Parts: sequence; C-alpha cells; structure tokens
Amino acid sequence: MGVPETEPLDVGRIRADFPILDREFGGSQLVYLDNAATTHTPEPVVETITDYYRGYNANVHRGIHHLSQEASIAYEEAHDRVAEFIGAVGREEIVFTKNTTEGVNLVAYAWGLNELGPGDEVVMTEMEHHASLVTWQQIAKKTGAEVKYIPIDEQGTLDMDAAAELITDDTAMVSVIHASNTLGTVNPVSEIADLAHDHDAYVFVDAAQSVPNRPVDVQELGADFLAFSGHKMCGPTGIGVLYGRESVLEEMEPYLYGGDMILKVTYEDATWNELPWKFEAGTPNICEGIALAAACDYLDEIGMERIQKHEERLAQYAYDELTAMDDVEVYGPPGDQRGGLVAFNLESVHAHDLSSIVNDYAVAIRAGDHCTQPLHDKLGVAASARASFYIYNTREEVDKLVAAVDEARQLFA
Ligand code: C6P
Repeated sequence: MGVPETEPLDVGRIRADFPILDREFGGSQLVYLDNAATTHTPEPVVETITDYYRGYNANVHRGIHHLSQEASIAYEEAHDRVAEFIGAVGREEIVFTKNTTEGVNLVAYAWGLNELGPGDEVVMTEMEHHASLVTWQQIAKKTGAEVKYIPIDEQGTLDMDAAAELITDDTAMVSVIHASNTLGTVNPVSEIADLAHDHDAYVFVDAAQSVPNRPVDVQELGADFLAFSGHKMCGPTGIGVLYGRESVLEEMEPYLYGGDMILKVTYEDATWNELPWKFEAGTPNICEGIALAAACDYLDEIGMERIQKHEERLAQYAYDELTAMDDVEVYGPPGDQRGGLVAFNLESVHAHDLSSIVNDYAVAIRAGDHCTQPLHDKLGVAASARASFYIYNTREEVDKLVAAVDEARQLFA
C-alpha cells in the first residue's frame, strides 16, 4: 500500500478483503476479537488456494510431469519467502510443520531426547504456553533433565535478574515465549539469548504471537530455533514454521522418518536428504505452504511496523477503557507496554459467562485458560476473558466490547 510506516492502517480497505467480517448474528455485525486464537483469511490468500487446486495440484518432489514441477517450485519458493519474512538465511533454515506446537515438539524430540540428560537444565518462563511448557516438561522427565522457570513480577514482566541467575553452565536450552498470549507481555528475547549463548545454551523462541503481529528478525533476536503458525497470520490452518539455524539443523537427527526425507535407502540403513527436506517426511501440506507465502506478501504489503502500531493502539485503548471500570481486572503490563491483546475478568462473573453474554452482541472473544494453566494459577484465577486484535479491527469494535461488558455487569448485578 506504499504509505509511511507511521500512517494508520486503511482498515476499511483491509476489511474488504475479509468477507467473513460482514457476517451478522442476531442482527448485529460480527466483532471478531479472537485473533490470538486464529485470524481470518484475506481474499488474495483464498485465491492462492483456489489457484493451486484449480491449476497445479500435484505431489511435490515426486514427479517429473509439468504439474509436479510447478507445485514443487511453488512449494520450495514458499520456503524462500518465509525465510525472507523472518530474516533467515534461506530455505534450508525453514521447516514447514503443522503449527507452532509441532515446531517445539520437533526440536524437543529430535534435539532434546538425544542431547539432554541428568544434570542438564531447560529454562522457560512462567508465562509459557502449554505447547512449550508441557513438551519440555515431558522431555525433561524422559531424559532426567530439570526444568526451571524465570519468574514474572506483579505486572507480568520477566524478572531479568532472576533470569541471569537461573541461566548457568548447566542450562542446555532456554525456551522463551516472545509475546504472551495471556498477558500481552513482549519479552526481551535478544537479552535472554545473550545470557543463554554466554553459557553455550540454545534458544527456542515461541513466536506464535509475535511473527503475525510485529517485525521479527531471527538474527536480531539471536534465536537458534523459532516457531510460529500460519493460521494466526492470515494463512490457512495446517501449516506452521520451524526456523532452525542451519548449523544446528545439520547436526540434528530427523524427527519423522519416511518418504522425501531420505537420500539413499538400503535394506540395512538410510541417509538423509538436504535441509530442510530432512525434516519434512511424507507428503507435506503443499497448498497451505504456498498460501502461507501469499499471507507473508499480504502482511508485508500492509507493513509489519504499521500492523504492530495499529494493534498496540487498539490494545492501549481497550486497556484504558477496561481498567476505567472498578470491577474489571486486566492482567499484564500497562497499556503502552503490551502487544495487541487484553485478558481480563469482570468481578463475580465467570469468564465463560462473560464471553457468552458478549457473544449475544456478536462480539467474539475467548474465555478460558488460553493454554496457560500454571500462569492462571499464579494469577489466582481459573480463567480469563481475552480480546485480541488484528489488522481489520477498529476502535468502534473495542467500544462494542466495552458496551457488551457493561451489559454483562447489569445482568449479573
Ligand atoms: N494459542 C490462543 O488462543 P498452535 O495451536 O500450535 O497453532 O499454537 C500454539 C501456541 C503456541 N504458543 C503461543 C504463544 C500460542 O498463543 C499458541 C496458540 C491460541 O492463545 C490457542 S491456545
């Protein structure tokens, strides 16, 4: 769209690419504020999907016929596009997975099971999503390694003094969430990566809530691994990305065995294909991978810095409006220090009831533990309601949320 990074987004124009936002429920137009769970898919990405199935659907790396060649080239180039999007060296560092969860499991199984043992430590944060938390916890149990957590303070910000003490020569892996899907906190990943690398530990970054919402450069962050999901960034479901530093991926054993990940197979043994195919066994999600590249194009055309600013403005506004209510508790750092989401509770109304009432006004938010049960335990609540913003949301939609929360209060008064 060729406008300066500081210009607000042309939300009206963006919304025209998302016909789903025109849906109405009970006479009210949908207000979709559940973008941290999944985002919608713009027309150019939908067109990429239909073009694929109408024009060049074929398996990749398995045929020399025209369709297979076209599909293979598009699928491989999608890796290049994603590499460019996050500042990776090239396609060899981009493994297509199903989602963020598969990305962390790949590293945990292919690297963790082989490399961790008694005396080793995996350091995480108290705000990790279950995708990382449960995975490293279970791999630690299998290997005898120990898990430690960097604590958060009252504002939901990491205690970096504690981080400096917890990360030691015993640390083998530091797995850190870039932007919290519950608190909205954006963590100082490069600072944490420096601490980890000072002790020769690897750094895994859960970027599920950052790659879709702000510029992310794996080199600047100092990530050895970084994972995210296509469905949270205008792409389809069923496609995710694991970035791995080339030298580290080279050393790692494969995660899944089978077709396409091999170089030479005999009845006795096998050798592995080059990166990244060594980690992409079997027929991959071809169309979804190609569509993810189209999603990168779509977001880059809008501008990731402008997207970040737009979301931050909405989150700040929602934070201000919600904290102005005496009986609402908002979790996480102040409005000017958070990513594009706000988790909260209305006194004496369960988050599920709250989300059900606002749904009566066609306002879609999420309620629950957001796959961060230990964090909710720490906050002293079983669940919270959460509004999360994206490129197509407006201040008027925040007003509708706030009005619906008011209605819920009156209903339960
Ligand atoms: N969070 C949410 O509503 P998958 O499901 O693999 O695409 O993403 C997992 C995941 C990992 N890390 C973070 C920080 C996440 O937010 C998520 C997904 C969704 O918050 C579903 S629980």
